Amino acid sequence: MAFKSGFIAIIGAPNVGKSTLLNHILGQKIAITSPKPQTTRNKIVGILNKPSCQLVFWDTPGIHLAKTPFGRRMVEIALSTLKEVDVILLVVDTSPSTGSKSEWIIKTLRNIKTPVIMAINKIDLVSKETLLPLIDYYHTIYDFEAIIPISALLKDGIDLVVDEIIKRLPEGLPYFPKDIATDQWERFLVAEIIRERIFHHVYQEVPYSTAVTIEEFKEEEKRNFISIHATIYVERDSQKGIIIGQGGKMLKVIGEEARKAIESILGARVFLGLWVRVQKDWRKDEKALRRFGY
Ligand SMILES: Nc1nc2c(ncn2[C@@H]2O[C@H](COP(=O)(O)OP(=O)(O)OP(=O)(O)O)[C@@H](O)[C@H]2O)c(=O)[nH]1
Ligand SMILES: [Mg+2]
Repeated sequence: MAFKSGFIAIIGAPNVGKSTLLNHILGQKIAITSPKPQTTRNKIVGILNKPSCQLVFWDTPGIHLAKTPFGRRMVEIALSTLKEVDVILLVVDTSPSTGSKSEWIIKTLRNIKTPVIMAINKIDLVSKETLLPLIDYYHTIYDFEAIIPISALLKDGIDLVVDEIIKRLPEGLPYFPKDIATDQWERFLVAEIIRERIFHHVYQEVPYSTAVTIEEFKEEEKRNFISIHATIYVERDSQKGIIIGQGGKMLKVIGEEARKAIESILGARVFLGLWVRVQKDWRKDEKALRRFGY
């Protein structure tokens, strides 16, 4: 049988579990996740290598009616993938509040010829009685190739999703070397892990006002040791105070959790130095956006 390869965009409303799904499809953490919407800000590449095919996934920022230029930029990133892929995987969850957001996204798919597979995620949270009408309903509003109920968290239904994607992949050679799971720089991954810990520990506007840059990433191969210095940027002095916390407590928690996660992903001992700086209203500053990689 000929080798198959192709690109798959994972799209959907914020917080439906796109990044969790990607990580569990790959069996390793590539994309950060959090209980807060709009965690993902970039197009994240995740590569699944099988003996007879290569699936290149793009995890994308949640599509929403963005009110700010920064939010609109994230939505544009997500929508821009639609025309460049072989298969679209639209993820929705079972909560009524994401239903209407997802319908809005489905409308944007009307003019697209690419096959669309729907995954209804978080089925661990609902009964069959709720789920079945939902599946029927989605079948009536769009011609999905397949609608697959899954629980990304419990790894339920994930193989079915992968099988349905593979069926629709074109024949072709692999796009990436067969031994890598992402093309992300280690530096980017480290910055994302720090951002993830911030999303888990601070509230309201603060996580959204945060960007992370890596100032130093020094490997000492002999000692299997990496020294990392990172800067956490916030938009206001008050936010700096929140990230640092009383007596530095918050920053310590963020730093320790991030260091452990980085050590386990990179398989080395890590020193992680964190610095917090204010870059006033960086989300409205084109130059700062570019510098932070957005
Ligand atoms: N109960 C349940 N929770 C889930 C499931 N999948 C993901 N979650 C949770 O949903 C939240 C959002 O998950 P993410 O993977 O960050 O969602 P996302 O769609 O990537 O979100 P954005 O990047 O913000 O668009 C996290 O708290 C996950 O743990 C699932 O199958 N069941
Ligand atoms: Mg995400």
